[in-house]
Amino acid sequence: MTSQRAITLIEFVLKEEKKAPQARGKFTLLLTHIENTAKIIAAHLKKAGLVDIIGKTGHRNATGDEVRKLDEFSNQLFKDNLLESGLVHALVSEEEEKIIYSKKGGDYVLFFDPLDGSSNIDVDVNVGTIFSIYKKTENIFQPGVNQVAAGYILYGTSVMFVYSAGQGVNGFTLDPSMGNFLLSHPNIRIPKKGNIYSINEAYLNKYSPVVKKYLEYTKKNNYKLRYIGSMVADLHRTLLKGGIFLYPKDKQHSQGKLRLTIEVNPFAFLVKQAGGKSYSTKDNPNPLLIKPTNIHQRTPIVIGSRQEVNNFIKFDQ
Ligand code: P6P
Repeated sequence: MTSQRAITLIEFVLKEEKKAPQARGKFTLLLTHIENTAKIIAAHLKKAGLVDIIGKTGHRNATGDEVRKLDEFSNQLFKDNLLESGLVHALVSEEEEKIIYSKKGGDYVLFFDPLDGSSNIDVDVNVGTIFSIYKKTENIFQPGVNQVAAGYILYGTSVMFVYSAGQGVNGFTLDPSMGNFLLSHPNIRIPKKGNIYSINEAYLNKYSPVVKKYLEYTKKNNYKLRYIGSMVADLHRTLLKGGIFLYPKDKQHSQGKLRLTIEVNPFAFLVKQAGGKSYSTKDNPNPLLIKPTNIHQRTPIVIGSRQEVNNFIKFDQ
């Protein structure tokens, strides 16, 4: 039996690049920088409990979240690696109040959350990096439909790199012995439906009547609740097993908690590429069409299996 040699992430991206006649290798190089930064973060996370890089820094980020040492470390790593690369015109980080323009210039704009869900690090729960790539244009604010690529790295029992450049979604698992991400989940397709719903039900009393009614429906129809409180982990499970993830608005979060450009758009792009669906509000149903006006603006999100999201939308009429 011939064992098929595993394809590394860079081999895969180069193969994809060959299909794009206008490609000049810059996108491949950008993805490689993201890959290398993720490997360094993964290595530090593995020993997080042993060295003094967990815990709090004592200050808060642009949107009031408590910054943890590993957040800061990961954010700085992305800035160091990408601002000198000559590939990015600007960076937008969840950890930075303002847009960071590169002195070296570049063709792309990168939105990223260096370490999403980092409050879980101290208790060894999966965390992740989220990234979203646009071609540079006059206006830094582009609707999510303009993304040229998006993806995430999940730092869990294994480290996974999942991305799409518009030709489907592919997942790669880090082989620690070789230090390479190897293709392990080719052409990921989200199941059309799934009986797992993922939401923070602690806010039940603050949710709208629509969300409350939907949650009654899930209980009457034998859904299972799975909520890790780390978006990358919850969305990775939803992508592979199907179901629905919801972070709706509530009395405390009038626009929900998750950021449109840094968290929602990358996952809306990925889930669409995998055959799923995302929904924001009745007025702005498709988050990918929302024209951002602020780098940290938030939006409610319902995302996952097409049939499950369409079913939720029926409640929101
Ligand atoms: P809550 C982590 O802080 C995060 O940004 C996402 O990763 C996660 O989905 C969400 O917030 C959890 O928020 O309000 O349920 O604790």
